[in-house]
Amino acid sequence: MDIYSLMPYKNKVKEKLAAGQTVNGIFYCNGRPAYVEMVGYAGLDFVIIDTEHSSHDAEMVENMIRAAEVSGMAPIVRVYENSPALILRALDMGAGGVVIPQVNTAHEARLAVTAAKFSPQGTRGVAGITRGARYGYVPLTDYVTYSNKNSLVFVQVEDVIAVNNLEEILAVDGLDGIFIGPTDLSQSMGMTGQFDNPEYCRIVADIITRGVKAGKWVGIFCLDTTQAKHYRNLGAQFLAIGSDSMLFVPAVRNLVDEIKKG
Ligand code: 3PY
Ligand code: MG
Repeated sequence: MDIYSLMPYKNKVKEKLAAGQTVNGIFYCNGRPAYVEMVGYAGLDFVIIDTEHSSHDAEMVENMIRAAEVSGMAPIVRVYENSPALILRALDMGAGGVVIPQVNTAHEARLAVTAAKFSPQGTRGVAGITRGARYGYVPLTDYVTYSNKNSLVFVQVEDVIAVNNLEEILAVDGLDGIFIGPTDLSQSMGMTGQFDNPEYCRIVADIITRGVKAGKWVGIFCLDTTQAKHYRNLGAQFLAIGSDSMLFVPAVRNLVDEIKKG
């Protein structure tokens, strides 16, 4: 069986990025697979299923991955720490890529890439029976080649230590890109949540510029579409715009405000 006929969704994001296009996605921290499916039909390119700031168990993550596939989005999983076992599990479930939080050195970035890639690029444990490998419907060697080629590995730059080590992190072979975590970055700069602070803005712009110059894709979490367009203009291509609760909470608050007005 042709592996591409079973997993067409993954290629779109990487292909678009390689063609210099922007891809748009959203974070999912709460909710259920149905809500992932619902946003996918709107035309987003990817969803980041978050296991760092959420209570999703493994089965929920797997079902959210399925829901993303059904609605045409690449399912990306943010693991909760830079752990080979967590990266393996996400990819074995069929994630199209992983985002790894709090990666501060080239050594840590290299560990993440090694965990995400099969031999010869890495040491990911290999099994042909996983959902990622379509339970054995495709030849194992095809899956190994496919996964090594298509799985996306983004490490988060969200600490001043990572900014100081950026040159070395960006030089890590096999790393697809960096993903800026604005909230943690602002905290580590001693200005939590001050996203308009000129020094914060300067650092973010600098990270994006250096990432692009190094030939890596740059992703960033954006609070809204205005921010997303700004970062896109600076060269960021992998834009995670808001989250499930950031869509839901204002809508509910508005509903309550409106009804209370009588
Ligand atoms: C942060 O803002 O710290 C993030 O990790 C967002 O993804
Ligand atoms: Mg963070």
